[in-house]
Formats: sequence, C-alpha cells, structure tokens
Amino acid sequence: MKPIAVALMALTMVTAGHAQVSVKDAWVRATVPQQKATGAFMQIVSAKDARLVGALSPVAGVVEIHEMSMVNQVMHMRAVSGLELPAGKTVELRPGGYHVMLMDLKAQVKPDDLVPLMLVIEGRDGKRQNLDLQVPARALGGVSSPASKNQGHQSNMKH
Ligand SMILES: [Cu+2]
Repeated sequence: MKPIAVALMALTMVTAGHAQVSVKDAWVRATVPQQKATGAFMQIVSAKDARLVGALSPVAGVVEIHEMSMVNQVMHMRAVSGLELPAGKTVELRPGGYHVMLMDLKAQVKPDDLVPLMLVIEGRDGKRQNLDLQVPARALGGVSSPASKNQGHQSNMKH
C-alpha cells in the first residue's frame, strides 16, 4: 500500500442511495511489519433502520464484524453476523467494542495510509447497498507499537 500524504480527516458523510448512511471519524489501526490483523473503527448513522452485514477490503484476505466484550476480566472477541443500525442512532465501532476486523493482511498498514473499505448495509427491505470508504490509518497513541505487541488475533485483545 502506498502511503498517501494527505490525511483525509474530513472523510465523511458518505451517502448511499436511499439508505442514507453516514460514516464519520473512521480510522484503521496501523500495524507493525508482519502483523496479520487489525481493526477499523468509526461512527455510523443510518437514516432508516438497517444493519451492517459485512465489509470488504483489498488489503485483507478476510474481513469480519467483531464484537469485543469483557468476560471475567478477560477480553473476548467474536464474529457477529451483523450490527444493528437503528434509525438516526449513532452506532460506534471502537476499540473494546464492535469493530471491523481486517485479517490476513496483505501488507503493513502504515500511519496515514488510506485503506479502502467497503461496508455492506442491508435495509429492512432486504436490499443491500455498498458504501465505499477510504479510511485513514492511525498509529495508536501516535507512536508505532513496539514489535513485542505484534501478536496474533487470538492473543492480542487490545486491537
Ligand atoms: Cu476482532
């Protein structure tokens, strides 16, 4: 992936046809070399009741919607079939909660890279729409993570 100098902080408000889904503050956590998975986070508002049912990205072999939760003080992460987007409500994908999981990464995601990400949104009528985003990558805390934090999906529950 080529680093792109212009960080599109203003990414937002993407409107998909009649479903009117807005995405803001989207970001992907930058990775260290050899890291195979990362997460994408954002705020989504749908004008009508809808569901986020999937996502795709050319940078990842596998993209899933994940839910993270604390069980007995241990972080657990699991794939979910979809995420409800109630009309007019801001649904937040954030570290420690729901996120779009990018796995089987094909290259390192460097800070300021723009990561193409397509969200698949399904309306109540069962119609699906694709939302194409260019999501800026950010290093957590503004510094690159030490390689020692480079762990796999199973063990690194901090992504
Ligand atoms: Cu995950």
